[in-house]
Amino acid sequence: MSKLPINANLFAALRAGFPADLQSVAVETDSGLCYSWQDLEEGTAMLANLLESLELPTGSRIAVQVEKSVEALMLYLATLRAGLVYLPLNTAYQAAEMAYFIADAQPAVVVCSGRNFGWLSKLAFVAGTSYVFTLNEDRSGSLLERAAPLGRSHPVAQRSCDDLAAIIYTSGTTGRSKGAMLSHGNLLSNAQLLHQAWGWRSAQEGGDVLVHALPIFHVHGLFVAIHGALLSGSKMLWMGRFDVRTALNYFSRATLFMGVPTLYVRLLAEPGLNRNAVRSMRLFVSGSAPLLMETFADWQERTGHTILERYGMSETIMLTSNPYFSKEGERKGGTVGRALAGVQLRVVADDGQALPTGEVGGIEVKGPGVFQGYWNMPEKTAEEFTADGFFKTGDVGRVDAQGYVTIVGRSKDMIISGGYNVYPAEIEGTINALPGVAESAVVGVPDTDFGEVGVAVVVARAGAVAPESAAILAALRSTLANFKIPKRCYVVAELPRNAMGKVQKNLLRAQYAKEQVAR
Ligand code: MLC
Ligand code: AMP
Repeated sequence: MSKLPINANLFAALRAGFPADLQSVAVETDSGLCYSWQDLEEGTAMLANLLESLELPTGSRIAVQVEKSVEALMLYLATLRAGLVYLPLNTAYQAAEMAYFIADAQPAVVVCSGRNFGWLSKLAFVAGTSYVFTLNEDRSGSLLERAAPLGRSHPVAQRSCDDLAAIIYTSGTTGRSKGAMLSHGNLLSNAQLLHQAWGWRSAQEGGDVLVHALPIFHVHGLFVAIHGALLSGSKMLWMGRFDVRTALNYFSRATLFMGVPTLYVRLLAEPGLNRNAVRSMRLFVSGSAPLLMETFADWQERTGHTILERYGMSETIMLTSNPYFSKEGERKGGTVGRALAGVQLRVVADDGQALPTGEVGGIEVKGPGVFQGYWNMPEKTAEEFTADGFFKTGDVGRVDAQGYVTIVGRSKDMIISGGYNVYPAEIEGTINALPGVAESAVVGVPDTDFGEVGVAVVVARAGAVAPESAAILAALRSTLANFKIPKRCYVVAELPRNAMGKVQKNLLRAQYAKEQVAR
């Protein structure tokens, strides 16, 4: 008798984590809605039935640009359940950015907000997309209308570890975004590692309650937070968008929170944050951007909790974590902890030679979470891996004698602003195309709220009327996602260059960081 192969579909593992009592609450939202585990089970089945009814070829991409909602979460899970590939897109992306993603990924289905249907459906159909549905925050739209009459059960599609589950676009140093292809095996192995490392508790063990405050179109909010909660059958207190007061209210009946450093900075500014407000919490996790020592220390003083900082990226999911269990060591502020089980991490010199403990160099990694490559970019993929199969993260750091990793910078020219990555090359390209502009440089400077923000320094074309800073920023707003817009713009006579003619961004950074302090 032949045995069926084990189904490596991530959905099967997440579904197995649901508690026995499917009537209990799985998600409670800040708009007053409650969803049971049964609702998640049936809602994902109906949406998977809709996707299946479209008879899409294997490997079809489902591109989704919608506001955060539990239905959007169900759409993600339904895509996995139906064995298709989920492609989430930041709601801040503007038409030109969306046109690129859709032309590049060629999704079979696009799901968007009703207000964007007009322009987005046009560009999707031109790119060959067969179906465009709408899904709004208030649960209206054609997606749910079409799914409503369909069956409330659906078998989990058979998938192997290496089959694609999701594509996450990350900006590129050259300005072209790349789609990181993640398999069911990548996502599940990482979820299981973090489940173990952070001591997620199932309902039988008293259960966890997660405050879910991040967007669900990036690795942090979509994978790290949601997979953790579902695998352990933990309830989520769901925020449509981050709000300090709501988060504080939730903390009094939750156990776990995940945020980018900006969220911690904003919470610390709230006088109500004290030990009593977080009395039921057991863990605060920070990641996606560097957590300042000052924030780490202030949080400890105000709440009595030591933030656990971890490090990862879209191409690898999570790579390192400070320990959760005290028997595994202390949580060291300023470090991102040690490599997770199964992750090999090394620091190398420019020539690729491994460096001894404590020395600073490029971080390279290998492990079960490392992606399958960039969508449709085999050459780019090959460039980012070493001959012995390590992925070059583009982050620069060192490892101490206990294995704790400290990130000291990046070899990639990237700004991390409020947890979002911004690539100066993309912004500079857009500025340089504006009338009257000869050239520009975008640099990151420290910011108390977002950690780092972009500043644009622009040189006018000789003989042209010098463009106004405000007009440059206004022009960018119509083409680029809002978080990419530099917070300030200066029009100058020339950019500082070294003997090789290369723009000295370090000088610009130093100069404009000072100007901010002087403001
Ligand atoms: C909003 N703005 C930003 C910004 N977010 N500017 C720079 N950087 C950001 N991150 C702009 C807005 O467009 C607005 O501009 C102005 O700043 C004020 O907006 P706001 O109302 O204060 O912003 P808010 O809606 O509160 O959003 C801030 C935020 C959000 C921090 C809550 O940015 C956020 O959710 N960040 C989390 C990102 C995240 O999940 N990253 C994980 C990536 S995964 P104007 O001019 O219009 O007024 C990853 C891998 C890993 O990195 O390791 O996890
Ligand atoms: P993304 O491409 O959006 O997944 O962002 C990944 C990048 O975020 C990494 O390459 C790092 O540069 C950065 N990052 C993630 N976590 C941390 C952290 N804890 N400290 C510093 N940088 C981080």
